[in-house]
Amino acid sequence: MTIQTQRSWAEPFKIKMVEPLKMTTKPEREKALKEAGYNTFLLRSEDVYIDLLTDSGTNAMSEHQWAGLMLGDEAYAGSRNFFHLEDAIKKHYGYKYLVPTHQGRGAEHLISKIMIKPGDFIPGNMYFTTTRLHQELAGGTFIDVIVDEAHDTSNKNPFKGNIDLQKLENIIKKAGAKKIPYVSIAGTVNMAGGQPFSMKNLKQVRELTDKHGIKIIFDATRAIENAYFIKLREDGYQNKTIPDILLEMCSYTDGATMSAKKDLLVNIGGFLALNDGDIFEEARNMVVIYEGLHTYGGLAGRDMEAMARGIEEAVLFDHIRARVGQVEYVGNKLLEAGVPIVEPIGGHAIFLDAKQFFSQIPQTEFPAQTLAAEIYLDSGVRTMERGIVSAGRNKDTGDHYYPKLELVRVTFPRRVYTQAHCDVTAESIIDVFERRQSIKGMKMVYEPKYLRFFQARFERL
Ligand code: PM9
Repeated sequence: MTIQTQRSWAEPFKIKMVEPLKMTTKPEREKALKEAGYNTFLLRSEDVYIDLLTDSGTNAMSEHQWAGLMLGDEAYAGSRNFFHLEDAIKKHYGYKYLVPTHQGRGAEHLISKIMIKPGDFIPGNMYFTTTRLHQELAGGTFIDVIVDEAHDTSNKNPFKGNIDLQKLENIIKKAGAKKIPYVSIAGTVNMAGGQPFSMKNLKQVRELTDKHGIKIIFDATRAIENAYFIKLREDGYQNKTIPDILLEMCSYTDGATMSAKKDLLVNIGGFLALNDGDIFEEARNMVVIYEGLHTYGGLAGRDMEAMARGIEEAVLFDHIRARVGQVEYVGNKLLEAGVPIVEPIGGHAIFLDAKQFFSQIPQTEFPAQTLAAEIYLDSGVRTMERGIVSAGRNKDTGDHYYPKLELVRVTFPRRVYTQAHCDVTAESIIDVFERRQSIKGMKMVYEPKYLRFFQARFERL
């Protein structure tokens, strides 16, 4: 049976334990929002009804994962859970060596410090906030080499996460291969709207980098979602399994940074995985300084066990189909109502196009920040700004980056919310859309130095 002829998906699990949600009134939400400086990151989770801020660490673990927590081997060194994790990563990602880290940015910190020298360039398929910051802190400059279509919210290219080979070749020619320690490729591409790259594109990037002796480091945070899109959309992959596709993807890369808090269905965890023995030796030494011993990297034994078990569940076709299916369900409801969103609908989230949504609000008055605040005020649904605030400032000029994409991310944690929650969310966004003309922008009244979107504060204009 092909995917197209299958019936509707349904969650491949049932609910055994519930976490009550607090419903709030509009005046309560107005107060909470004001106290939070109109930044959804600064709201108390207790004041949130449906939390679609992120899919990071917010997933529901299975009974098998919870049972694994009881089998945590909390020895300082050589925990058996480390070896379970190492086996699972070798089996599904195929890399030879593992360095666990407390989360994704721990791995980004290590690889950036080890591989990037001041003055280097790191081409990548669109920036990610923490990834780029670590590259910059190591003295490097990120160069965006994603295809142009990724910056166009209505372009329906099925692989908007692809690298533009010409752009990559140009930077190699301009900077010289010696100044490019690696190409950074993420799948799916978070900031582009959860968009995948194709296997064909990755193979081409491998060929080009091989010619110049440049490595590829894979941000595998949502690689399983990328594998699912390849199975659905790329010729020749319909009959391959998700584990086969995942292994093939990783085989074209030299190592991976991973935030296990996404694909791998855990609340905390990450890793750096490598094939190069020398880089591994350095990372294994360095992790001791910044994270913890090389067999726990800032994690408890039980966290590594939950992750090892999460990998096996995350690659199951029925799981990933229901996960992406839920996102599509909400996305399609919004499209039917005419709400402008990034298309194709991404893997982990729906991205509202705030520039189109609030055409009266200029980018300097933070349309996406305003939209996230309005949705919260309307219904208690918490979403996240992914526009000018997230983009931050140019490290040389100090001016804002002005990203083409000014988005609000409506992000679905895995295995957490029901279809009724999805309906309430869509209704709220549609209501805000219907009264969009009456809404004004905001001004920033506090701006922290790093990753400002987490802690910046705003006031209504
Ligand atoms: N992503 C997200 O919500 C969490 C915090 S940033 C707002 O999407 C990629 C593609 C990510 C990512 C985190 C990290 C960093 C690396 N790459 O959060 O440190 O989406 O585990 O991972 C977030 P950690």
